[in-house]
Amino acid sequence: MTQDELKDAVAAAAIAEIEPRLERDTILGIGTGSTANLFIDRLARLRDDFKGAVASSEASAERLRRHGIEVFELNSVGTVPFYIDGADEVNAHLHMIKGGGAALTREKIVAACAERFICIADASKRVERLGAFPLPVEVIPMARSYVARELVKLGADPVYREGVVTDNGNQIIDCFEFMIDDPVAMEARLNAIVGVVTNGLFAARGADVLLLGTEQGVERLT
Ligand code: ABF
Repeated sequence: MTQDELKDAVAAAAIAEIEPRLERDTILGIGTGSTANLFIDRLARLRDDFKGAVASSEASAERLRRHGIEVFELNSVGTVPFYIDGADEVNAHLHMIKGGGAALTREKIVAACAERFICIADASKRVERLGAFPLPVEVIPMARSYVARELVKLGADPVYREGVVTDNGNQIIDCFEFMIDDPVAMEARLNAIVGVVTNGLFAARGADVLLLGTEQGVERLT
């Protein structure tokens, strides 16, 4: 199976996971990226079975609206029963690296408000140790150089993601050569650096369910 077919298989599995739980007043949390897009495209068929969605990016919000799914502001919603989103890497504890799509801040906010975070990923995202994928860190523009120096002290090779401005008007630094043995501790350490808005470690609040697309079918891990 191609990577896209594996991604679509987990998108279909996520639909099967939530469909029985949809109610007229349900508002879903929706992630960002190519796997999340496949989920959104499949979700359109069910648009009359739930109320709408909170999106983790302007791109996902636009895609939802194009499918006739109403998009709500998180502040008017509170909690959501499900957050469905992809990941760049995921380990056995369902800790993730996210943010390859530069949407990590809103992704982490909506995930924090979700009762159940369902991560949808193809097998290539499954790792034993996080960090082969360069860890994204969203920073306030004026703090970019200071944060980069602090990341070097932690052992990373920080690279400014040129030309990228997040939905929140911030910039991204990607941390290369930065393998992570204790994701929960490192997430907290990165959050303590002045000027860091969000880092791409989703460990304090990881996924609750991982739907992993493999050649042998979709594995469900909790
Ligand atoms: C998003 O999903 C991002 O955090 C992450 O980079 C992306 C994974 O991308 P894809 O599904 O396109 O492989 O949540």
